[in-house]
This record gives sequence, C-alpha cells and structure tokens, in this order.
Amino acid sequence: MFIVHHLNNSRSQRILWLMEELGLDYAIRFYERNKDMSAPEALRAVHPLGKSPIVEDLDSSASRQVLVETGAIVEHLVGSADGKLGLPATPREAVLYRQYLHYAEGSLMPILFTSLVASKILLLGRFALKRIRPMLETHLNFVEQELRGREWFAGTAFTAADIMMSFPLEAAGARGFLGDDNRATTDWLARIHARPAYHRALEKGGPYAFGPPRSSKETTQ
Ligand SMILES: N[C@@H](CCC(=O)N[C@@H](CS)C(=O)NCC(=O)O)C(=O)O
Repeated sequence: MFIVHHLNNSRSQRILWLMEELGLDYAIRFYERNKDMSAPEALRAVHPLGKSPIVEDLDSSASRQVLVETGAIVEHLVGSADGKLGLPATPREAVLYRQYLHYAEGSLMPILFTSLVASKILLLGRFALKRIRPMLETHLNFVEQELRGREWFAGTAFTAADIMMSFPLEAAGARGFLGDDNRATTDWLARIHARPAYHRALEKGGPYAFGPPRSSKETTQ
C-alpha cells in the first residue's frame, strides 16, 4: 500500500498515472499550490524538501519509507510491480529506457523551468531567454527526431520512460513550444493521452492544466 502526496498541476500526476498502469494499491493525499505556485507548508511535514511527488511505501522492508524524486519513485514502483513497464529485455532498448528515465528530470525539466523563470523577469529575463530558448529548441528537436524513429521512447513498447517524459512534454505543449515541426512529439502526446490508465489518474487527481482538454463532466468530479 502506498500514499501519494499529490500537488495539483504538478509532476505527481505522473505517479498517479503509473500507479494506475501498474494496478498498485494506493491512496492520495491532496495539496493545493500557494498563489505563487509554491507547495504548501504541509508538504514539509511529510518530507523536509516539501516538494511533490512524495510517496510513502507502507509495506517497505524498512517499515514505512518516504520516497522523493520522481525517477527514483518510478523505479521503486516498477520494482514493486515485478518490473512491469520497466527495463526492456533487449540491450538497445534498455539503454534508451534508462536514458529517458533520467533525461526527463536531469536535462529537459531544468531548461523548461529556467525558461519559465526567465520569462517572468523583466529586461534581464529577455536577455537570458535569448540564450535559453535555442537550448530548449535543441532539446525539443532532439526529442522530435527520436520519436520520428519509433513509437515509444524506449522502442516498440510503452514503458515507464514514457511516463517520465510526459510532464516536460505536456508542459512544453501547454506553453506553446510545440508546433508543426514537432508533429511526432504531439502524436506521441495523443498516444499517451489515449491510454485508459492516464484518464483514470486524471479523474482521481483532480485539476491538471497540462493534460488533454477535458469534458465538463470530468472536471467537475
Ligand atoms: N526533480 C524533482 C522536482 C520536484 C519538484 O520541484 N516538484 C514541484 C512540483 S512540479 C514542486 O513541488 N513545486 C513546488 C515548490 O517548489 O514549492 C522530482 O522530479 O521529484
């Protein structure tokens, strides 16, 4: 049994989605962002970093264990589900799986976050964006080329690496960084958005600004 400490409109949506894909037993504790988008103080009571996602594993061998950092949480959950959606069997696909598991938070999110922060700073921010936007474009072009060659990030099968890549690419789409030149990326987004487990996670997680448009029935539940 797991507890997911879930912040609205955040990376923790990926964890809810993975829980649904893996069919793990979990409960959600909900947290609302402050007006400045920071996490509420209550999350610090769960873990000193006070960021989301935080997962509590109530069945861990070390009795109750508190986990942070999305990639590490994803690996832990995949392990708890006997490797489902985890490391592919072929060596080439295994390399890609590991690469994207780390790339999402290690390279793509930092440049997206930096661009978001710079866009909010007058003058100096505009100067910084001249350097940052081409870097971001390099990443999004790289991702696009990768997805032109195969259906999923690690190869022919959907894996947890696709779940890791969802948040940065959904955020890039929501901020208008994906256009006609990113067709393979937007097609991949449509494929992940078509998965039933993705929708179950959306229904359970509440408002999520980066997903596909939702019907009024879904958003009022
Ligand atoms: N690399 C960390 C980042 C965690 C993180 O920054 N989470 C954001 C949510 S998207 C957060 O809690 N933001 C609120 C804050 O920084 O106060 C992870 O993937 O778990």
